[in-house]
Amino acid sequence: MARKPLVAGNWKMNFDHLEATYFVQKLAWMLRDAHFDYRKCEVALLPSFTSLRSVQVLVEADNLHLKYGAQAVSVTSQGAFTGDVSADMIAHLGCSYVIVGHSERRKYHPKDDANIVDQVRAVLAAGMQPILCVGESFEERRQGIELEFAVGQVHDVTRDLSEDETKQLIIGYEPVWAIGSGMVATPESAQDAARAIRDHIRLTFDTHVAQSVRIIYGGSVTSKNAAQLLSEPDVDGFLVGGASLDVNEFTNIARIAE
Ligand code: G2H
Repeated sequence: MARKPLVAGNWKMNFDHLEATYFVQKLAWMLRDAHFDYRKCEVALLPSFTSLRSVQVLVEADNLHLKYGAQAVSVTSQGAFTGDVSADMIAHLGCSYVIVGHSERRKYHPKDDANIVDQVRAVLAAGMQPILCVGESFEERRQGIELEFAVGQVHDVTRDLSEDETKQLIIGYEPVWAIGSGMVATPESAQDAARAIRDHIRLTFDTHVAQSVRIIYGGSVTSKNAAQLLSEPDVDGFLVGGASLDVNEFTNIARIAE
């Protein structure tokens, strides 16, 4: 089954809403000038909450084919939770995706790490797709347990999901040691992890579900390493951090995945 590649820019805590607006306009122009075929590849941006409305207005006004989403979500739907943002609030801004379980959230917001399944469920219930991030630290890799670790993180979520819910997941394999370090995983090790995750989903559900789930790689992706990573059969795109802040570089990565 052919899966459509996804190239998603995780801006983390960068760009205010004016910078985000400028970036989106420029990206759309550059992709249009390159005759980018959005039917072949999804391109998404994951800005800060403060930029989502600006991005929505621009995408809708100019009928852009770019998708967008949020970097975090609350598990509660409303109420006295100062500073939290619900899945419905995010969905009502036209978002398609929400990152769940990024290692930076797991590290700096341990409360989030304890309720990953609830976040995934909240995103799904609001009609969006979770980008569930998993991946081993350097220590787990040193011990040779990287595949078990990443698969275990996936299992912790999928064991509580139905077949239909699992099909909606996008899994971001992001080895923690590769994040923002310039040390990208080799294509072979990205493929090994993606295949192990897909095999696990196949054993838990069936081949159809496993073949439906997109597994994207994240961790120091650039236009220099993207083509090789994407040539691997189980790597379906990228979650791009640092390189997504440069519109030329991000455009180049999207064009490689087209
Ligand atoms: C990993 C990635 C984006 P970077 O966090 O999710 O960031 O590409 O900067 O390693």
